[in-house]
Amino acid sequence: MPIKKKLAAVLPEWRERVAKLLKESGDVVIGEVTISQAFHGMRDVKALVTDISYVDPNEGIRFRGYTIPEVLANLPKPAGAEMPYVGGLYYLFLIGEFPTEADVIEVENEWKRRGEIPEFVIDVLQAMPPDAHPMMLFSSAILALQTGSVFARRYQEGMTKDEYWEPMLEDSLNLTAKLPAIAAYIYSLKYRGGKFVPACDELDWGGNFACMLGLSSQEYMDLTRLHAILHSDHESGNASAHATHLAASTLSDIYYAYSAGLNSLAGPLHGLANQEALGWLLDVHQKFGGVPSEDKLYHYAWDKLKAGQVIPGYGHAVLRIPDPRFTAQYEYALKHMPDDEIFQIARLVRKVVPEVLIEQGKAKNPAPNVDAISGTLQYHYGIREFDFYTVLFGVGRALGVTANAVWARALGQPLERPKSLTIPMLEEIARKAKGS
Ligand code: AMX
Repeated sequence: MPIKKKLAAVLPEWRERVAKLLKESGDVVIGEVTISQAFHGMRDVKALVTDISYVDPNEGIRFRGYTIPEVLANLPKPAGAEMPYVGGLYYLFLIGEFPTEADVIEVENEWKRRGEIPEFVIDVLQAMPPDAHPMMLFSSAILALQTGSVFARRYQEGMTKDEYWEPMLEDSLNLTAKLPAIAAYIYSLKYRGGKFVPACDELDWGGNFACMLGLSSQEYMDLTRLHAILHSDHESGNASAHATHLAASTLSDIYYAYSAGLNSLAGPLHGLANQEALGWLLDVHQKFGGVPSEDKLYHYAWDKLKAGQVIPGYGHAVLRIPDPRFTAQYEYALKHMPDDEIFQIARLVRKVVPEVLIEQGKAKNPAPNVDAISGTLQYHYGIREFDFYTVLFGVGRALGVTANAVWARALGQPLERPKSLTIPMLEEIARKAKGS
């Protein structure tokens, strides 16, 4: 497998760098933790390592050192497409360099070869109650695939630590290959009568996913590629990536680990925000019978805040600027669907809501995040069942977390186990620090 050979070739240098860093500088302090951080979700505590992506609060995400516009411009694209092959991003994540066209085709072919889902996964999904949330179905389907884990089998058979990354890569390629078929089947089961849709084998991973969802226009295929790329990774500390990493750090295989990650993506403060954000825009549309005036929207947003609600799609735990993942989708919408009424409301919200949040003075970042607009695009192109949107997010997020999991194994990252303290201990620490 060419990607495995390439990874094997780049690993020794990184292992050496990490060993040197630990040997010579392992005791160098990289940050401190305050009592406030211990209580408030460990914001900004620097205690994780990944080279796959980095989020600068004032710039946004870089994938392997490249901004989103650079990634979109430099990854190879299928003929006639506006957006790149998703396989190219996976190559960039795993190897750390932009791929050639031939490199990308190899990844895409690996995925094609591994894309079928076992019959029992369909049975598991069909056995679930009809009102099950699509994220529960998605997480259950991933968990069911665990029976085929190469890592779990090889671990039982016995392998050295140095070899861990190889079956992790196998599992990660198998898992990411199957995601379009799993997600498309969940979509069909929930909203389209449950007919199994065969893969559109002539297409790339992103195009095939769109096609399996029943939407094979060039524009929707491009949106599917863009959506997967933008949602793929947001450094290691976000809840879904961190949950995946924590679970995998026990030497759980990627199926157990990613199912854990998906369960955290399912929360309204994380991945579920995309469906909530669209719901918010549709409520505005319904209440005002179309696009409201700026003034009406201003008061509407204030009423929501006064009722104790958050405005979904705005704010971020790390970012302090508009999310470049928002901007990339916004530009796509501006180009392809400027007259869509829900998009026009989203544009107005982008103008009004940051002002309202600034006036309220609570949110550290009043700007839009990735979820503020993703649902608007899906809704426009025909995916109108918005409790499915977090599944779409999850399909993309798998690319980043599986690549991270392979690298975590390759660099021998151990079981994650931070230390907790009691409230009396913190009171004592505070008392001593204040000299009282
Ligand atoms: N609407 C209303 N209030 C908001 C707000 C928003 N969009 N964003 C932040 N605030 C409030 C917080 O609820 C908090 O209030 P509190 O002091 O009464 O508890 C206060 O502002 C300070 O919060 P913060 O430090 O700016 O944010 P955080 O790091 O605690 O939380 C986030 C970040 C994303 C959970 C928050 O901004 C939020 O709830 N946004 C709306 C939901 C959303 O869009 N989530 C998706 C995020 C991206 C993703 O993971 N997919």
